[in-house]
Amino acid sequence: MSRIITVGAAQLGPIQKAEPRSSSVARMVRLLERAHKRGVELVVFPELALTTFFPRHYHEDAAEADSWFETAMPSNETAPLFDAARRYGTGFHLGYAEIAHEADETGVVRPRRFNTSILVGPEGDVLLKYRKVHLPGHAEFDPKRVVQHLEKRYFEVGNLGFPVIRAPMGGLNGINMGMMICNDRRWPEAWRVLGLQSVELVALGYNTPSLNMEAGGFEAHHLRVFHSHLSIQAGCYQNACFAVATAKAGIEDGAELFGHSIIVNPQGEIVAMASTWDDELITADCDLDLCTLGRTTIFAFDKHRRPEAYGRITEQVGAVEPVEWKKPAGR
Ligand code: CDT
Repeated sequence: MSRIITVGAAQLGPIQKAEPRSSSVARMVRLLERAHKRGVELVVFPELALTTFFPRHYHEDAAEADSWFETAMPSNETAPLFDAARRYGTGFHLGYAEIAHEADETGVVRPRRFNTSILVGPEGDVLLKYRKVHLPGHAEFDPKRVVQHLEKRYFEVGNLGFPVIRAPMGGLNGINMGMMICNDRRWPEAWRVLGLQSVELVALGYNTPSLNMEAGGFEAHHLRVFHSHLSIQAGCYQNACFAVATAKAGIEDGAELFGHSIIVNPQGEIVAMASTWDDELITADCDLDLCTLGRTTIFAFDKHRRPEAYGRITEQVGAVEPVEWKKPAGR
């Protein structure tokens, strides 16, 4: 019997700086209602879905940014999402900024700030948490940039690795699910760590500006979307999994986010794509048995991987220069 789950990418249009959580949560509850009417069993919301993408705003004291963070999940403000999940029997994925009072690596308990996502089951339980590992951007105000990208200022590097859980979702007893957040999708190492845990479905939220400030302000728009899709499609193909990749889109606080949310199958094909810069639900029926072909043939990891040749992947961070070829003496 085939294992089919109907999934939805619930893209959000812009959330302006002044928009309260009550409003963004109400928009998401409406998307959950629409999803339920279309038979969707799992809805994926974007990265930092409750507020504007606040890392574009500079606060001298990073603690001043605390109003963008959640101290509890669920909270009074986010409870309607969990209530809707229970009412409709629909799971969801949510990205948000988290403050956790936790011990750091020195054993000191202190407030720690992460760019986090959770997977919530159809009965409203938090099934899995992930904290973003690849934090792009910079930590200090950069006067050369028209728009800041201060993720390195506001967040610590995630400390949960890339976990996968076999989760009850939809009518299925278990789906192997993992998460990534935005910039993670560009790193094949992240996909492979999920692939090595037999992931079948990756939930991924993103906020990607249409302009690359690091390219001196210009990189062709179509390449920004192309590279996002290329990364997700390659990740799915090479790890024989589905992905639901959901964007925030449109002009938020004067800065453009490119949207183009997609659902991708294990062949790396896009099976649904958003076409607006607004709140938009795209859906697909995902037959998880389609993961079997890749993982039993060309990407049968147990047969074909050669970790003894991959040492540099974990031993090294930056690239080194290769040995220079020299003509052998006497030739
Ligand atoms: N949110 C996020 O990770 N966005 C990045 C853009 C970084 S530009 C400094 C991305 O990779 O899409």
